[in-house]
Amino acid sequence: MDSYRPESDKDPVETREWLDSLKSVVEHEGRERARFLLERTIEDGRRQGVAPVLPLNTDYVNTVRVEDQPEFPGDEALERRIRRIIRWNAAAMVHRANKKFDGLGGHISTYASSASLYEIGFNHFFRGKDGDGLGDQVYYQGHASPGMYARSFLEGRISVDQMDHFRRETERGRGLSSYPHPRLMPNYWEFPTVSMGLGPIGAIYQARFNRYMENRGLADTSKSHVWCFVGDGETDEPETLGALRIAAGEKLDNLTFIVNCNLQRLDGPVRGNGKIIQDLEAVFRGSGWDVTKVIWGDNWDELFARDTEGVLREHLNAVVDGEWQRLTTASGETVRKAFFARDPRMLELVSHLSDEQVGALRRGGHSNRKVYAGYKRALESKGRPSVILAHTVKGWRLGEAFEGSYVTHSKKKFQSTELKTFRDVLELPIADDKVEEFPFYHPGPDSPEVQYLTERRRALGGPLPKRRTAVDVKLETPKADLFGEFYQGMAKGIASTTMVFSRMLAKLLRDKKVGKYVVPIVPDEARTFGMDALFGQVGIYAAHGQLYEPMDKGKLLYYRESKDGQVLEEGITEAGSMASFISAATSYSVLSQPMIPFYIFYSMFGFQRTGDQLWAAGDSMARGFVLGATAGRTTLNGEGLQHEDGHSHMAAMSVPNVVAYDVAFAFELAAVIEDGLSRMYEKNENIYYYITLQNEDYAMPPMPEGAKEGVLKGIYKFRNAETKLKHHVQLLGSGSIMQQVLQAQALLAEKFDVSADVWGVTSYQQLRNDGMSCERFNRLNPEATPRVPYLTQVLTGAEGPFIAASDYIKATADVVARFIPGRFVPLGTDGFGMSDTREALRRHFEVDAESIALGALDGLRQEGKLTGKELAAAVQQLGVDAGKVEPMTV
Ligand SMILES: Cc1ncc(C[n+]2csc(CCOP(=O)(O)OP(=O)(O)O)c2C)c(N)n1
Ligand SMILES: [Mg+2]
Repeated sequence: MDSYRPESDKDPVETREWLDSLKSVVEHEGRERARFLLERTIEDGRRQGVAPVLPLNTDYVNTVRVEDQPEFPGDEALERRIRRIIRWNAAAMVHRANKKFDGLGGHISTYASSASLYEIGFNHFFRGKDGDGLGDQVYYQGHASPGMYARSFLEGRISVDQMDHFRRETERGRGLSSYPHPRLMPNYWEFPTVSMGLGPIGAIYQARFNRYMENRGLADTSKSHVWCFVGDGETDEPETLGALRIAAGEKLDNLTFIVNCNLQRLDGPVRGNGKIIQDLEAVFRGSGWDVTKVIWGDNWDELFARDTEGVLREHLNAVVDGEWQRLTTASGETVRKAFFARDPRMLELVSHLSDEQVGALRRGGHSNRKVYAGYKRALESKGRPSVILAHTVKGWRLGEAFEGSYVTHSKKKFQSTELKTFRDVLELPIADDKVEEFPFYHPGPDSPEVQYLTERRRALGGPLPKRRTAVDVKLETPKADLFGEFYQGMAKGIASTTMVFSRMLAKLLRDKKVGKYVVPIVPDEARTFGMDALFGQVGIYAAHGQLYEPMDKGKLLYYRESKDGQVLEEGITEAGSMASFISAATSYSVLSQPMIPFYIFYSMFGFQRTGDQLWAAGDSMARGFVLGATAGRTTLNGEGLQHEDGHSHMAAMSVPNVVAYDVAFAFELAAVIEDGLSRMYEKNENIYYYITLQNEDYAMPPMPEGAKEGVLKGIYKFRNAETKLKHHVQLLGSGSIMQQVLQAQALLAEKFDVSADVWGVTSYQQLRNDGMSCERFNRLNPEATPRVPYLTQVLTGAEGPFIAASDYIKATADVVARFIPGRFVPLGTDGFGMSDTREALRRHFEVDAESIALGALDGLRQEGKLTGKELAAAVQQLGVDAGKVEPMTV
């Protein structure tokens, strides 16, 4: 806050009168009334053209005043002892792991700084999953994981053996994962948070999703609160702060962020030359959040009480974080000289304190009572989300080598002398001759500490962290007749796969059994995908309903927002949409109610833009459908380089539990979605689907008989050559390039005496996974009957060469080359996209019918069935420009 400047006061007497009246109102009529009067005055001032610039910052002091501080309801001494044991064990597990296996890593200092923040939450606020209601959702700071393990160890939920297998997980079930990973510890961690920024944005959308479920009558989340621990360095990630307005707009008072402001990140201070707590206060308050600062510990109270002139506040407001960090590690004597001596009145304030006492002036995040007061205030905030900004020391209590040091984040081990000091500080009964081993310490299940902590958790609904696994709710796959029309194809007319999807989704939404569980998610592209009818059909979710009359109200399917709307229309935020997807896709576990999200977006802005969240979705064991629409480098034609996706299938291959399909026809899509519903919601498989959809209209044929298995496995015979000609080839087509393949089949027969069988390839990824799995089995079981990859099985006996064409880069098909029983010619769209017509782009990228025909003839030449001369003639005949630019080099 800009400090008050006496020189700008023209009439101090008048000023005094105003201030005295305010003081008197506070004293006699209360703070509410005083606030009202101030707000009213400001409002009136604005009307009279006096527009004060109101600072978003308050002084650098605690928000909760000493006189408003609530009673601390716990047993402080016992809670201190518990915290000390947890501190010890958390540090021990990292130290021991690194002593045994240098380089295993782990972090000691993050938890050391936030132990009180967690312990107050665990002992007094976080609701577990076994009590009344669904429980809270807690997002733990990834690097603080040892603290959570150490607590569970005291509770008896984690054994000594597991503690000694921190970061050693290959022996399944024995180790503890480095960070929160539900996939690796499915009974324990709920939310992967360690990729910084994803926790905070995830928490915001989780809190919103809780309201969505409540408002739609699908889950009772009225007692659930979302807590998200955030590092102060982590707030530099755009995802951390980027969705704050959403939380305020939706009035998410079921959400609290706890920012661990130890003023440091990995390399050094977060804001050496500024003040991170003040920066964050302004950002959060400006975004409509309630802010509680917990800056100073109990022993500052009397100093502030005596600071009647505000000198101490003024100097605390001014000191930058870099300087404060230096003073934190300095002796009391230095702090007195370097800080308090800046003003004789400040020196006077601490004159009665010894150097030792000055050195022991604490930061608020390490004071039980201050942290408790902060939590309580935050939880009581109504109508808006809240944030606690807690001032802490990184490496607190770990000794000089760790505390507040710039290298503290990376320190993994203690020296033996440091260990003794650490033990003494924590007052733990560990013998001198044992200290060096840094043994785990457990006071026994009947000890007062364990009894207390267990009782606290029992009262709050059971231990945390915990993830629900035994959720036995299944959704019934809709009857086959829902998909019937898609398997039959369209007798007349043309459609794009995007249109087909839109129709399928509309039908699913109407389905009596699963309709209400479907969650359509779209980042401001519903009209692009022809899905705007959904707005009227099922409504757009709006926490506070529709407060205006939409201009298209007269229409049957108007832009309808409602409190129980089903569509999550996210606006232009793929990151927010992905966070919503994860919430809906993990609802089966987090809220005990499976939901079926269909998140549809511009395919370029999926794996490419939000790849880390798609990875986190895999970790979260998300179940649902992500649909990359307007896909295909040449199919989406006019949009150019930044929009035309020709590579998302390669990125999708890198996420192990994704099942990816590039569909060409309505029946392929029907088979994939029907199977997906069954696998994810009946068989409870922890997979999610990535399906690319395209916007080119063409005829939708019926499914060839018996093709379904192949469609799902990745390849099926679409149609055979009419008659066998002089030469024979196999053409493999995917997505809308299938149309070019079919034209190439005709062209080859007509002009080159070459017949071709045509195969539909729906998933190179699935074919590759199956092939690799067979190879591995055969390598490990050389004497067993060898397994043959599905692709090899279906193509064996087919007369090659084999030519594959898709709207994706050649590598997409290349990944199965070694499973193809013959010569392979992959064609694809390598190079940056550009805007032009589909015809021009397909010629440019060499995936049009002529280029595919040429690919086939080249295959025959490589086989020695055609001469180079014949091929050269074909190039001419096909009108292909041999001198044209190579697309990959553009
Ligand atoms: C997206 C991302 N980038 C980088 C990292 C590596 N990293 C791990 S911890 C850390 C510093 C964390 O500082 P802060 O958020 O202040 O947490 P603290 O440990 O100080 O509580 C960094 C950069 C990461 N985990 N995620
Ligand atoms: Mg930090």
